[in-house]
Amino acid sequence: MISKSEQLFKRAQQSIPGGVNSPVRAFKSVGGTPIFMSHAKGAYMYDADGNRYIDYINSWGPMIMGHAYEPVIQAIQDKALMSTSFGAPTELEIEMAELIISMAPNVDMVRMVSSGTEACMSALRLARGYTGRNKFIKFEGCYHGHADAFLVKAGSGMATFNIQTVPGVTAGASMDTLTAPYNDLAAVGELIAENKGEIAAIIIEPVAGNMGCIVPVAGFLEGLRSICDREGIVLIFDEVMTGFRLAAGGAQERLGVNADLVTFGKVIGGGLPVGAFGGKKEIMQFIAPLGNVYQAGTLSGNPIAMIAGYTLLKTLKDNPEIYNDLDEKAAKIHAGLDSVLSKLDRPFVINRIGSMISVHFSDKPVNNFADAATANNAMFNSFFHSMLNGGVYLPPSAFETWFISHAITLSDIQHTIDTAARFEL
Ligand code: KE4
Repeated sequence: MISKSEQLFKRAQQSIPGGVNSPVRAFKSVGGTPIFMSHAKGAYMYDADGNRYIDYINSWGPMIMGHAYEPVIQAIQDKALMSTSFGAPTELEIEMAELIISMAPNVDMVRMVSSGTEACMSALRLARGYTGRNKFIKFEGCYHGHADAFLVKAGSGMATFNIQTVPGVTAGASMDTLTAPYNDLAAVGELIAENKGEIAAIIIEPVAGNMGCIVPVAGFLEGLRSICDREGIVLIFDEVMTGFRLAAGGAQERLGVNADLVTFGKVIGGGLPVGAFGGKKEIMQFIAPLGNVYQAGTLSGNPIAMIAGYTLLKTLKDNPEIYNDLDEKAAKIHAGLDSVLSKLDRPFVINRIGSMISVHFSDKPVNNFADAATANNAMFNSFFHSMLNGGVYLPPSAFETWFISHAITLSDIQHTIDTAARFEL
């Protein structure tokens, strides 16, 4: 009997490239048919065949309080009755900006956009406009959305599908993109020396989540901070994943390193299309209409996305114990997986910080993209399906981080560990 997901996938491929609206959903690396979801509540997603899954994707981050979080849903319903978009300024956008500024360190001003991609490409343009320089440094395996300049040695779907060069990204668009291995300060120093005075920005995921979860080694971010101070380079923290997840103040708060510009996405929108970039006033004032670095968006700051994001961020700000709870639950998952996977007698490492976690079947530490790429990812793919069959939905790629929601219960965690214990080679 063909499942509903298989029927839907067959049909979807007739009208949508690859049958999905974002490549990482396609199960292309793990194999098999992507699961078509019908609804979700709390820690669980339900597929078109009525199967229930404990969700470790949580919409790739936004569902930090779990799916269909009541206060967000109610706020959206109420706001929708007053129109879904004006294309004119509203008080709610000021309230949202003020809330973000009250939570995120070093953000004096913020501009709303509609995706993480928009946030990162706008921040890069701003850094270039502010410094008058063209080149920038990104790190292998980091993903900053799909703007042309970032599609060089990027993580997430590009790593999953081993896409080295992207047709359509011209040499002109990527000629100023310099790359270094994550956690390699010496390589950054070499790029600085070779491109003295030409580098506008260093952009980094302060905790990488697009090659699995990779934590900065001690001194790495601090080293980038002092290089940027010395060279007049704008340090951009891409906190689309880490923002409002690792702490109310994101990675800047958790890791104690300050950025000059910060980009946001995912949690900031409560599941609706929202991104943002913000930072020091002396830089942000270059953004149009105040300055001439042009950036715009029809639905930027639209009331439905704003009220969803505002309601979720306010919940997180007013209840900081949520972060302790997320960390404690992630620690339980970490310890449980460590215990059961050790019985496999196969090498593996578990990377984790806060509620970001990933499992790599690797015989060495995974501290950069090369380490992640040389792990036994075929084994991860089998592990993925073994967990899926047990009702545990992991990200369908070894190059993604897992996201935990506050809604997950201790019995869900136990079920996850018990399911992992049944994984056989
Ligand atoms: P979006 O344009 O997809 O909203 O954000 C791009 C982006 C920017 N920066 C970081 C650190 C990100 O993780 C992302 C998007 N993350 C992927 C998951 N690895 C989104 C999932 C997808 O592409 O469907």
